Amino acid sequence: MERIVSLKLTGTMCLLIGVLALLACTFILPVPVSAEPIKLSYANFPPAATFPCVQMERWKKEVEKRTGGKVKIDTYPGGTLLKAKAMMDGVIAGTADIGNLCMAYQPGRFIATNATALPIGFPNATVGSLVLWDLYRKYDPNPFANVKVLTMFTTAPSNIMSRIPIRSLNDIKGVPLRASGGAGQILKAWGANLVGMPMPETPEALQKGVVKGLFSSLEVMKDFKFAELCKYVTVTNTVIYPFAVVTNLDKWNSLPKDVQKVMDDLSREQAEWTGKYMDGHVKESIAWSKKTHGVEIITLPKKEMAEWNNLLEPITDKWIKDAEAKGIPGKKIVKDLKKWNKKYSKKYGS
Ligand code: DTR
Repeated sequence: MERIVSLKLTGTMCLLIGVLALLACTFILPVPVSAEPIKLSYANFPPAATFPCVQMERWKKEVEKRTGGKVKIDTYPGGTLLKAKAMMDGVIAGTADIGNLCMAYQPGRFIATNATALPIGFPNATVGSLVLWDLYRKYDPNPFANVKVLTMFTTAPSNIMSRIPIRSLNDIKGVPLRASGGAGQILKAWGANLVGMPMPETPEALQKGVVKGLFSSLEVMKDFKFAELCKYVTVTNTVIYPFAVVTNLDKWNSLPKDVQKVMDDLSREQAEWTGKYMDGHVKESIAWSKKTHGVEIITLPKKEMAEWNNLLEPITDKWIKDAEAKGIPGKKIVKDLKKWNKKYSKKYGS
């Protein structure tokens, strides 16, 4: 009998201690709350299906995984947070923490890195992206002093997509074609009527007949469905467009060191990943355009192509002169670009 009473007592005491401990935990002791993830916003200007956004989603996934969920990235494709030309200043102002910009849309602002948009003969986006990354790392250009650069990459070489067949310099003369930055200079040299605008405005301009075609890497034939209107591609394989992904400097400085390391370790890898994705996607897009929309791929005869290329020769010399006048080592940059092009083409060219 005595044993039963003492057992009951011990049971009641245990319950009491338990309740008290719970109360203490809830109201008195600081409860270790599982830390909230660091949230970062990432703005992008073109629609979600296009390559700049595909690379953005890949980067987000990798960062979230490699930081073990410590960081959460909210992505904003389609210019919903910042539009193409507002990207750099928007990130500096903190409208978005991270932004992806096409440097070719502001040729006067990003002079050194836009040298990759000279007609140097980069064979594909993989080589272009690795060369651009080396260029950025070596010259650390001034326009990026107010941001932290997370990665850079380029498109594949540009070709003419048009509603009318362009088979000669005669055919291109006076034709309103859309491009931007360095690529615009090239169209002008060939005698086209250059209409400059960022990519997201191009579908409407094509639809309305403001332009008869555009000059860009060919993955857009599929991603923007340009193949529905542009039944002709003239192969020129010229200029590549450079891109940068930047983050607000204060935001960057506020990140824990291990998170910064994850992002730093990813920068060159992301450049190469994007280049490879772009090169593969261009091939898919060409096959799709031919099969689904009967697009004709026009290859210029050798002699004709040589004439087109001759017209581009003064462009690089003029760029060097203008850059040097602004205190940018244009000659050295072009020499490096050619050297790195050779180096990476050995491994990734074709
Ligand atoms: N060629 C450049 C950049 C570019 C190429 N593909 C896309 C897709 C979405 C946005 C920009 C780009 C251009 O023509 O603007």
